[in-house]
This record gives sequence, C-alpha cells and structure tokens, in this order.
Amino acid sequence: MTDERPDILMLRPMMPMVIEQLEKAFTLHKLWEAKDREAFLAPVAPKVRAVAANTVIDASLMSRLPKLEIVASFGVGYDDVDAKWAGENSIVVTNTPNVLNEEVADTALGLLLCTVRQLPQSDRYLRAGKWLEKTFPLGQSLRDRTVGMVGLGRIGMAIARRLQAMNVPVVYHARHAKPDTAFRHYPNLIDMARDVDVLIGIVPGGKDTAKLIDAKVLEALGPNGILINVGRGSSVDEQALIKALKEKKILSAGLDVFVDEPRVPKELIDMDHVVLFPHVGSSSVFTRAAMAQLVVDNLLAWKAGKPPLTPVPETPWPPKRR
Ligand code: NAP
Ligand code: 8YV
Repeated sequence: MTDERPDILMLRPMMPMVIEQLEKAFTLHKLWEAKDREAFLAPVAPKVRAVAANTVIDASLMSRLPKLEIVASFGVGYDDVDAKWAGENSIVVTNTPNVLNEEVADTALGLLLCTVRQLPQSDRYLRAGKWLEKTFPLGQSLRDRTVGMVGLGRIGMAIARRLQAMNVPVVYHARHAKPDTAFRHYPNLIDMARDVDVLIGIVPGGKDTAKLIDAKVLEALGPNGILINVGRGSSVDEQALIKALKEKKILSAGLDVFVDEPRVPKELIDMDHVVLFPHVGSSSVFTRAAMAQLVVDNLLAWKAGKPPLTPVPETPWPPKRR
C-alpha cells in the first residue's frame, strides 16, 4: 500500500482498543459523530479505502465508496454485510472466526442447561419466597435426551464436544456430511427433528437459512422437544415457534438470538417456560477483545500489503481486479 495513513470509515462506535489502534495507523472517519451524515460523507467517501464495521454494510453504501478495498467486520456472522456484492466488486470482507468458538459454546451449554433444568425459573422461585412454602417441582433432564445440532461448523463442533463430555448423544444436520466426525449426519432436518429431543441451532443467518427451523420441524421435534438457538434469529420461523410453544407442540425454548434484535416479541417475554438471553453468546471482555484485535489485525495486514487474516469465502484473497 502506498498510503501512509489510508482513510478508514467507521459507522458506529467500536471498542476503544479498536479506535485507538486504528487512529495510529489510519485516518479514521467517525460517521456516528457527524451531525449531518450526508455532509460528512461527501468529502470523505471518495477517499475511503477501508471500513471497520459492526453494523449493516450494504451495496448502496459500498457503491458510494469508489476506492473501497476492505470491509473488516466484527463478529463471525457477517449476514449484515453484502459479501456477494463486495466479492463481485473486488472488495475483501473479513470476519472474526474461531476466536469466539469456546465462549459461544459455553453460552450455548449454559442456555441449554438453564432451559432443560429451568434454572432461571428456580432462581426466581427462591427470590419470590416460594421455597419457604414448597420445594421447587421436579423437572426435565438432559440424561434422557439426544441433541440434534442444526449446523456443525466451528462453534457447533465446540458445542458437540462439550455434550460428548457430558455423555449426551449428539447427531447433526448440515448440507454436507463431515466425514471427520463420528456423529451421525442427517441430510434431512425433519428426519433429525423426529429422532431427537433437543435441537441446537448454530447456523449463519442470510437467505440460505431463513426460517430453516419452521413449523414442520417443530412439529417433528414434538411435545417433549426443546429448541435452543444461538445462531441467528432469522434461521427460526419466530411466529411458528411462538405458536408451537403456545399450543404445546414443543415443550420449551432457549434463545440467544431473535429476528428483530433488540426487540423481542412480547409473546415470548410473557412465557415463563422459555429462557431468553440478550445475544450474549460471545460477550465476555476476554472474547470481545480477541474479536476486536482480529478486526484490527486484518486491517493492519491489508495496510502492509499482506493478505488479510480471515477473508470470508465470498471474497477470496487476492481479489479479482476491478
Ligand atoms: P461455520 O463454521 O461456518 O459453521 C456453519 C455451520 O452451519 C456448518 O456446519 C454449515 O454446514 C451449516 N450450514 C450453513 N448453511 C446451512 C444450511 N442452509 N442448512 C443447514 N446447515 C447449514 O460458522 P460458525 O463459526 O460455527 O458460526 C455459526 C454462526 O453462529 C455464525 O454465522 C453466527 O451467525 C452465529 N453466532 C452467534 C453468536 C451469538 O452470540 N449468539 C456468536 C457467534 C456466532 P454446511 O455448509 O455443510 O451446510
Ligand atoms: C456478536 C455474533 O454478538 O460473532 C457473531 O456472529 O453474533 C456475536 O459474536 C456480534 O457479532 C456483535 O455484534
């Protein structure tokens, strides 16, 4: 790269450690500080060569940045970045895979245990003084359940390994079989849902997985079934899930992700037999720092003329010439 301090655009505030490091190496433009977004962008847009992103980056924004070469996105899921358009326009998109696998898997196990064993409900029970009147009722167990993973990628495998250590049988659905695992592969999700008692969703968002877990899958899971979702809210038909929970077509659900975050349907909030987390899968100081550093390291590698560390499959490095 010839620019000593390439112009980089940040749309919303990112962690201070990202801002501090980028300010040292780049000319950082902070869009969120602008009173008039259009007036701010007009002189900046023709110079911007990089974007640091924790929000939607669509084709209409990228097409306003004629010199754009890289979008470094915070998070392993990049469904809010139009990576296909970026790839077609010689822009590389990077994400933050692997550094969050264990954290998200820990959260998934926490959510699973909370949901199956009704742990938040038992906490509320104690605080409400009900223990003084009666012991908390006996509940469900993981001991008599098989888990069907919907998605068995980097995070899915970390979840499956934890379940194995807990002696819980695991099977999975994904488009491709993974010959390097001993877990049974179900090419058909409904077949798997019929055979298991718990589904754990850990697939990416986007159109390929939209409403993958729908009314038919929930029906197949059955009245003793529990749905855990830590992937993306869009992969579950949320209205079908609410209906299935109300009509007791499934037993309960534990959700870390929702269709329209941070808005969560009131019907779910009003249900006492579901467990709801505010998208906290990776949200520890430790893991968010590792994700943030990977955003910075991708940008520094690109600035040094080296391959970015973690380009997404839609935008392989080196990009095709424009
Ligand atoms: P990954 O390694 O790419 O794994 C994705 C898995 O989903 C693969 O097994 C893939 O297998 C499967 N899959 C993809 N499309 C599918 C489809 N249409 N039907 C069935 N299976 C499909 O991704 P990862 O690193 O494990 O991350 C997964 C997702 O978790 C992220 O994209 C993100 O959305 C979400 N996430 C959430 C949190 C949180 O805080 N709750 C944190 C991190 C990540 P095939 O390609 O063989 O189908
Ligand atoms: C983050 C996530 O909460 O990495 C992902 O795909 O969903 C989470 O780790 C999110 O990216 C932060 O905006």
